Amino acid sequence: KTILIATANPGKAAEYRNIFEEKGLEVKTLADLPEKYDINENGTSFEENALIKANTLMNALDLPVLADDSGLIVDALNGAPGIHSARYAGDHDDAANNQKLLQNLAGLPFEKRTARFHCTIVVVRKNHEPLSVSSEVSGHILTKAQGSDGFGYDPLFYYTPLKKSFAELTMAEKNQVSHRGLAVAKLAQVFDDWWND
Ligand code: ITT
Repeated sequence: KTILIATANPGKAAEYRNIFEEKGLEVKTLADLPEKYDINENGTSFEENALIKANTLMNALDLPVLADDSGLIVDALNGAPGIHSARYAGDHDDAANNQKLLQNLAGLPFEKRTARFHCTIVVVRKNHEPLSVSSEVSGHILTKAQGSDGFGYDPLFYYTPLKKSFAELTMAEKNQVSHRGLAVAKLAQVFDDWWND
């Protein structure tokens, strides 16, 4: 069985592959499709943007589709970058995004650098209500990058219980505790009922 994920982000794709292949499912993403799809992610919430991605692909291919909209919510920045996390510094450039985040938090002490990652997953199929789950994980924003695994803001996201940044965890370790890993665990609890409905 193959699951189609409406993502062009290789970091996300790798994490979903890690999670779903363990369950015996093969993951395909936008990178595996012969055509390019123009997805206009202009929603005002994680859920809206996830639905736009999933529906665009479902309508084009006539298949059930999963989409993930996620981001980093920083308390001292009134929730920024939030739904704009991928393009915080303009283009989708992880290094520039991280640099901008560090600049905007310059001088702020550790205890005021609280943040959380958010992940909303939606699954759609024709003539059914979409299924939607969300999860978050709390942490602190470091003052300089730590670790080289993961993607996006992982080198700046300090996960206090493990005393490591997300970029210092293996993918399996990150999936145990991350916003995405927790959202997939929630999805697993409700998916079968929805699918068989
Ligand atoms: P797709 O829309 O193609 O899935 P995207 O990267 O544009 O890819 P989003 O719009 O959901 O996806 O933006 C998510 C951004 O939030 C992502 O680019 C990272 O900057 C950040 N992000 C989300 N999850 C993350 C994680 O686990 N680790 C680090 N950064 C993460």
